[in-house]
Amino acid sequence: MEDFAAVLHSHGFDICEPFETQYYNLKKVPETLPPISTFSRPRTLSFLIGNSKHIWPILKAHVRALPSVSEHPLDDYVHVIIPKLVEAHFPGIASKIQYTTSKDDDFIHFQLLAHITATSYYNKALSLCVHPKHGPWKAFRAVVTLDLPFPNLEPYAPIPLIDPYPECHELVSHYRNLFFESVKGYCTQCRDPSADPSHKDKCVLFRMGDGTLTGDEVRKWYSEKRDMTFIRTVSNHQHLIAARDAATWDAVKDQRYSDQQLRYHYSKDTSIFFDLEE
Ligand code: B12
Repeated sequence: MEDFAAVLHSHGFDICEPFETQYYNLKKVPETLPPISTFSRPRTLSFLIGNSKHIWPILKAHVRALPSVSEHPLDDYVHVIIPKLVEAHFPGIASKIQYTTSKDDDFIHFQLLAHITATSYYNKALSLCVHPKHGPWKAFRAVVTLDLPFPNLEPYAPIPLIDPYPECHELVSHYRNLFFESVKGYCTQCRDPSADPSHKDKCVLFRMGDGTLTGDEVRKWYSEKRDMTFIRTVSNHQHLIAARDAATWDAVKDQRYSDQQLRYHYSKDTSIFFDLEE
């Protein structure tokens, strides 16, 4: 298992946590979320894979060496490299890989998974998980499940993490409220006084800003539409970045993404890969 983590690390994925698949299936909320495949075993081995800022120079070099850049180079890198590494490391063993972008029956609630496996504390005020070493400066990429038994003999019972920085909640909420307000303002129909007033009841952006969208509605909207332009708008994403900064305690300040990486994540502007070195 250590070797697999080391190989992932050298490809930019410095978070690799083994966990017992059945634990997520048992603890997932809402219960209607799809379970992870167990390969019909009583105890099955899965890995939660993610990255901190560690991935950025590796990803940048990879993208620069490509003949042309696709629309989502980071997603493409993840979708190509992780299966390759799994195949090379576990030859002949059946596996299933589910990504943060996977939908429908393959959807995994990554933040809940990270929280219950004590990998990262899920700060709901921020809508981000915070990691003991990386703070909020990390993302998940995939869950790899293998047709192998979970190796520990003792019961799998991780001790939940406690909130590492409860003092941040007030400031985080302040920036999140600014974000919500600007999201509501992003919808032209919501801004138009002559528009049908019932529009707001149906408008995903308005209701997101209002905080009334349910998890199920979000997933439905996200699978069908995935129009992210409201986040890509600088006036909006600057509030999200400010909330993330507010949730960064002193000891993890050095984990903050570089300005280049931040700009890429929030704007998805691929020309950033060809910017001069920072
Ligand atoms: C849907 C989704 C979103 C939606 C959320 C819509 C909403 N709630 O109003 C949108 C498209 C806006 C979004 C935006 C972003 N997301 Co997002 N998103 C997801 C996704 C695909 C599913 C979340 C979900 O439905 N959970 C299940 C429900 C039942 O659980 P819940 O506790 O109610 O979950 C809520 C939170 O996850 C929250 N949420 C998640 N992201 C955001 C962003 C905003 C702005 C808001 C208001 C809420 C919110 O919305 C969920 C539903 O209410 C996950 C990946 C995954 N498969 O888990 C990534 C994920 C949660 N997102 C992530 C990230 C990083 C972002 C962005 C920063 C994207 C970016 N540019 O890099 C932004 C801004 C996030 C922020 N807080 O600042 C990471 C979080 C990593 C971490 N450390 O926790 C995840 C896990 C993906 C990943 N690659 O790791 N996201």
